[in-house]
Amino acid sequence: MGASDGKILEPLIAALRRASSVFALTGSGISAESGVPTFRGAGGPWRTHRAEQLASPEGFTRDPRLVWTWYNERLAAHRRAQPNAGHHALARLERSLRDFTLVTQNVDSLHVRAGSRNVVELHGHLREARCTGCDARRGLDEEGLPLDEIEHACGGRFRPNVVWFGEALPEESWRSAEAAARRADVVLVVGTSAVVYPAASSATNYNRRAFVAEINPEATPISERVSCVLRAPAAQALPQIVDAFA
Ligand code: BV8
Repeated sequence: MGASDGKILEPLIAALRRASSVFALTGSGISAESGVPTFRGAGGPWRTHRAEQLASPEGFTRDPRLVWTWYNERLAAHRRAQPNAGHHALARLERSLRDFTLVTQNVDSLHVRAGSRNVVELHGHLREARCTGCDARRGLDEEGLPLDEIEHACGGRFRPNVVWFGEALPEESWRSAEAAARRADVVLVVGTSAVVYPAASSATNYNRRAFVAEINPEATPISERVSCVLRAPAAQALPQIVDAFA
């Protein structure tokens, strides 16, 4: 989608101009242009069976040091990365709208670092670790958690403050995301393969009247159900959308 394809944007820009409430759902694709590999793309962590084993309560119980080695590597990559034009465009969009909710599946904190304020981190984040025994928290810097500090004095273990498969999403986060999805006049679905639930359901399952735009270079299982598809990278499409809307 090049700048000359302004015509493709017209229905979305018109919908944004009429909207009183906008909802955005992002996945790891929005961070691809910051150099953070997506989960299922080439080089992504989900491509190896390791990832499925590691990002689970069972994997953590089996080998907490291996799980922290993996998360410490990802955390260091997140800290080296910078928010890209796609993250900044959504932060700009939030400032120009009265009611905008950004729901992300990402744990890389790049939306927060780009200045987005109303961010629902559905799958948690890596800014802190929490104890499985007493829920104590400890901040994580780019070094991550030292492998000899996993055990906590209470007898529990520090774990990454993310949501693993088979774990419930934080209730407050899911409630906010669902409410925002229900009241949205426009939904932007950016950089997600839309295969992880319940996050993916927020894009199309809670609102039949919203104008839904998918921004993704590839098709996904929801592509047939959205109002418009922008087959472009987020860092190119989102600034064009926000510039045309502003
Ligand atoms: C729960 C945190 C219940 C950890 C993650 C069968 C059917 C339906 C559901 C299920 C099922 N079996 C099991 C389930 C439930 C399961 C699930 O959905 N499984 C799927 C895989 C089938 N879900 C759960 O377990 C959830 N919990 O259901 O709990 C419950 C209730 C009560 C009590 C107890 C339990 C919890 C899910 C959370 C898992 N945690 N991450 C970590 O990060 O390590 S999920 C992980 O996948 C990430 O969060 C990631 O964000 C998410 C989704 O992936 P994407 O972000 O979409 O990334 P992906 O690589 O897949 O796609 C990238 C996309 O970007 C692509 O489309 C690509 O084309 C595009 N792209 C690439 N470049 C760009 C781009 N787009 C734009 N611009 C670019 N430049």
